[in-house]
Amino acid sequence: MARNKIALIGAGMIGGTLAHLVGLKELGDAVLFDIAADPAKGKSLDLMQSGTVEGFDSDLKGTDDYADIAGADVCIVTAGVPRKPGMSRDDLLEINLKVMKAVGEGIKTHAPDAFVICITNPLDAMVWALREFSGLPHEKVVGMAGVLDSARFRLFLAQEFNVSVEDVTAFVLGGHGDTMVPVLEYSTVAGIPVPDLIKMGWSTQEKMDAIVDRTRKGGGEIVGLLGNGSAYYAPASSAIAMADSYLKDKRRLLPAAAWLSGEYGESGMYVGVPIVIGQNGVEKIVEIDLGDEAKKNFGVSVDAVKELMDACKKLDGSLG
Ligand code: A3D
Repeated sequence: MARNKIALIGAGMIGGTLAHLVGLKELGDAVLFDIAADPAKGKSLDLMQSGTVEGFDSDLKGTDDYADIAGADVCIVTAGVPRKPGMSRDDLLEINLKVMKAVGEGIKTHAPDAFVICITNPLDAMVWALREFSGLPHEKVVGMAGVLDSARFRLFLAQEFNVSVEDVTAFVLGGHGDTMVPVLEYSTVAGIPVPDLIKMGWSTQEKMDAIVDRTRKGGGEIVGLLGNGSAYYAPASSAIAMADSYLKDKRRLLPAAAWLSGEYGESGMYVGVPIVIGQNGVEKIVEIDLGDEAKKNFGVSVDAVKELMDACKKLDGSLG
């Protein structure tokens, strides 16, 4: 049986971490594509040598030739530039839009059957543009942000409740920006909703509000501490969870940026919603009932994404 082939478009901090996880989890072989070919080749060699010690046999290949991604089952896109301290994700729009055009065309020509997971920021606008440039079916192109934002939310909740992260479920919906929507009503500890835990005296609404705020600013907190670049370990783990669900047809229910055609009252855009990922890509978009405040916040977040889409259309006429 042939091994899965995973194309990592962008072999920077997240790309290298993704390749390491592909090896450690024995998900398949990986191609590390980057305009900077030598560092991609160097990382591939280093990682394969770690495989000798760790006991994985994944073939990892660095390249700057799109032909090498041919036949990929999954493409994970991190190509572009990350934030520096003081920058918002939206400041990356102009440069990363051009990168999405090149990447979209590369995928269209060489890996049109792949399941594509975009990570490049500003996420919701970039995954939309990447889908437009690639022409792939909407259900085969998604954006990774919700799994990461929810992971941050889950960690902070687990720390506050002093329980294992394993038992905390949480949803963050909406666009991946300061307007993202952590939804407390659907967050639980082993099925016990957070509002009930507050009633049981496990925490207070004030502390929950502070956690929601910290989650919204979770990426910026790390950018400020790193001083040069943005988070990469948790973003890579999050994208691998999505790739794994597709490759193994696990049908996990995960929050991710997906194409809406009427769901949540929106059409023709990508934004973070709960989806089921299986062998066909997005198998289902799950419409949960949002409370008044979450609904209002989701609307604000949707508007912020639409503004970025308009900015993309102004920058590239082919985006209609
Ligand atoms: P970095 O380490 O700079 O890697 C980006 C790589 O892209 C570099 O190696 C570049 O050489 C390469 N690159 C640039 N242009 C091209 C191109 N045209 N074709 C192929 N490769 C190219 O960044 P990173 O890995 O830390 O972050 C990558 C992206 O992910 C950035 O846009 C971040 O803002 C974004 N990011 C998103 C999240 C989300 O949750 C959505 C989280 C963290 C980072």
